[in-house]
Amino acid sequence: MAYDDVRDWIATLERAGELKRIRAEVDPILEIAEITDRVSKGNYRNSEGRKARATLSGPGPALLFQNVKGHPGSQVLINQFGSSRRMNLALEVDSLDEVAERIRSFMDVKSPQGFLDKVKMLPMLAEMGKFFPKTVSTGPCKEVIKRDNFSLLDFPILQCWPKDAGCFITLPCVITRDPKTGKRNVGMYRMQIYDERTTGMHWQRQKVGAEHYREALRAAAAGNPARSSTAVDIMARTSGGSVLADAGQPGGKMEVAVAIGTDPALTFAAIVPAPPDVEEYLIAGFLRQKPVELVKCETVDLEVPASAEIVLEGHVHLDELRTEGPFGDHTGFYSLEDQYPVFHVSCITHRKNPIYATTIVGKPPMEDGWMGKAVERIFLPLMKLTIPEIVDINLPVEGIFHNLMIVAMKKSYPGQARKVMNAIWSLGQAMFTKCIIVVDEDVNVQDIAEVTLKALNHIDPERDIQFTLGPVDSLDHASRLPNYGSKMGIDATRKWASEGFTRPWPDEILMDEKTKALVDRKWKELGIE
Ligand SMILES: Cc1cc2nc3c(=O)[nH]c(=O)nc-3n(C[C@H](O)[C@H](O)[C@H](O)COP(=O)(O)O)c2cc1C
Ligand SMILES: [Mn+2]
Repeated sequence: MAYDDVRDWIATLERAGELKRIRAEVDPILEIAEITDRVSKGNYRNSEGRKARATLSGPGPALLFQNVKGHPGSQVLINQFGSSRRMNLALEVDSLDEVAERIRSFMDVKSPQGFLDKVKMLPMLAEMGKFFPKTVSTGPCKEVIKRDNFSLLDFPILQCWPKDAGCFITLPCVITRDPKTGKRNVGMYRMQIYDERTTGMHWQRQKVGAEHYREALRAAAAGNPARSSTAVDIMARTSGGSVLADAGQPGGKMEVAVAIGTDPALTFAAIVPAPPDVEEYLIAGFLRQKPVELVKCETVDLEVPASAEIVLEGHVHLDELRTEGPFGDHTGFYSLEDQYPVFHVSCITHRKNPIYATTIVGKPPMEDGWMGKAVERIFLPLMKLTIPEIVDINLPVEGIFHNLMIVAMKKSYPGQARKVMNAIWSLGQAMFTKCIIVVDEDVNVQDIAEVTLKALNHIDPERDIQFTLGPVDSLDHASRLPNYGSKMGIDATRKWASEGFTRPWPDEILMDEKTKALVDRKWKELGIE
């Protein structure tokens, strides 16, 4: 029935036995992260480092810290999405396949033939009407409005890992507007706290927030040749280089709003790799089957979720970049420092006694791994729309989303596995996939043991590995250049004569049904168990 806000969601988690309130005093500097890391891995007494995954007891509950050192009265919510059950609860389904099925049912719509067909479509159209966001006059996020006399340091923002450059807001919904189309985007981009009113804005260059920033740069440069060349340069270098500033050009500003502590459907929508022109507010509406209610910001021309716990309003200057990072990232390594835009906060609005929602990333499995798995399940039908031969995919959590995708496909013509790889590399954020393993449809990609056995048996590496060059994830620390490097696809499908393979192909060893039934019947008598 759609969660109204994060408080409604917390109440549900608590009723489901999925939330622990922590009343002991804890430090937002490192201590909350260490507690959360153990809980997310089910590794409660981890004093001597990392244990084999098999020995872990599985993910623990969401945590609500109610006594945060230096922040009396504050509460910190963390690990809200950190298990498959909580991910299902967040999207109000028993299985993520239900969401995939709803997407499929909308994509199946054929153009109506006659009157009856049109009538049959009405419920679906009515349903779609529920997805669009609704602007309301005010909401709980306006309970406290601070245009001056505010400080980001008042919030219990975590330092997650020892070598982090400082404290980071890790679960923000960053809202920007495309200067050309007016469409809004909500993306989750971490924000390093520089001081009371300034943060980093870590939108990686291929993300939609970064594109809005470049559009603003293009607009600022339009008609001004001096600016135009510097804008192109800054685009080529962003997130690097303060070229407009170097050239002595007073830059413009871009409006940004940030919502922290939103209902779970919206928080999740902010990480979903949606097509750039699809507003995440609409996606959240689809997921919760109820419109997201929005209110206008006080100082910028943007709308934010009315029930958000905390809203930051402000600007990113077009001529300013600053060192961001290092930050202990979801790769299991620190992402190194780099140049990113700077967010200047001009107004904060929040609920009374706001709940600060956050997460930590680090070595998997962690909370974001469960969010990634949900993306994998929900996006499969959309992938199949453009790559219909795909049967199933698996992004193992240790592959941290972008390093490894295992794909099962139905092969119908020679070379098709390579076509699938190229299609994946051209599909939105799947472009970052460093290694794609393509197997035949009879391989269960969710079973890594089966994939290892079959994929490695079936390849002649020199023949079956396809290298390509292109954009890579900003977090890749091994690529030859930041953001640019190579990717690899392994065609582990059975090779055909039409692909130049003329040797006989052996059968897989499988016992016949008759013998299996015989042993089933005799099993007890054998006395082995
Ligand atoms: C916890 C968490 C933190 C993230 N931090 C960042 C980040 O700092 N920068 C970034 O570009 N993407 C980050 N992402 C991934 C983006 O949110 C994701 O790519 C999203 O699809 C971007 O939205 P967009 O397509 O509207 O740009 C993060 C994801 C999660 C789950
Ligand atoms: Mn987006």
